[in-house]
Amino acid sequence: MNGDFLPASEAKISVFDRGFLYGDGVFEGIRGYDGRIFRLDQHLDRLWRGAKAIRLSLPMSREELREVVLETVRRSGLKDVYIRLVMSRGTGDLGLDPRNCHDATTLVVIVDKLSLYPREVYETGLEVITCVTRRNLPTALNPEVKSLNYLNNILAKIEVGDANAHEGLMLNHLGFISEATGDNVFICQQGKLVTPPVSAGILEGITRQVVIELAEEMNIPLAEDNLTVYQVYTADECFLTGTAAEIVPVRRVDGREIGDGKPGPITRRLMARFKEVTLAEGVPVT
Ligand code: PXG
Repeated sequence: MNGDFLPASEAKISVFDRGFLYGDGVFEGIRGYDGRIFRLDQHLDRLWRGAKAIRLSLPMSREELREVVLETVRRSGLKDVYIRLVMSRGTGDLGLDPRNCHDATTLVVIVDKLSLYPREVYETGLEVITCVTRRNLPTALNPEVKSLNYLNNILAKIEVGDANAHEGLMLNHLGFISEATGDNVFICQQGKLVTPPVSAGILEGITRQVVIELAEEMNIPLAEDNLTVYQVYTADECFLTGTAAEIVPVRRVDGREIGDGKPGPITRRLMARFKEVTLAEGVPVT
């Protein structure tokens, strides 16, 4: 935290921190597999773009932060990790104006074990609903910025809990599918993958990008196109992608069974290849 390595119980943030007061900052969620950090540079690139978009000055160079991440993982002694990078605009007066910040950007790197969906959902698939809460308007607060303000997604997640489902799909202002509350979405129809484009108002997921690359490598046709709820209901296969979730099949959406209600063949092939790739690539920690 801000240059110090601390046990979790001693890592404390000021009540005047703008991340706490206003959600004024950006973050990243990164995974490490077997002592290697998966797609570290893509995560840092996205963090840098987000920080630039919200005019956050970074406390160190990209190279320095990369080394801080690796050192934090090294000190944790963990081989399979979830890394949460959090940057806020620092502490200031109780006013919106960021010029009243006393301190530089707050930087926290949390290294922890993973908390995943129960193992069985990778075999049985997720129960998904469509949420009433619409995704943030990209012309207002663009979901491409992984900002500390996740209220939009949390409101959708509350709906998911009320419905006793696992996940929720969020629609954009036009009524097209954008993404799940913390994952991107893909469908497969007649052997072809479709995922919403960035212009639908989504976070451009790193895992989404990996799946796009794998589809190309495996000669599975793929398009980035607007998706209607009808297309999802009638898809042969559907899955979600995210750093924490990896590739997770969907078995039902709003009571409509997807395909025969079991993970489809293309989903399974991608899951298998994804597992290989996560173990083969990555920036070594040592
Ligand atoms: N969309 C949104 C809105 C996200 O927050 C993804 C897609 C997937 O992106 P990556 O780059 O991880 O493939 C995310 C992921 C959670 C959780 O608890 C998920 C995310 C952030 C914080 C928590 O599921 N981000």
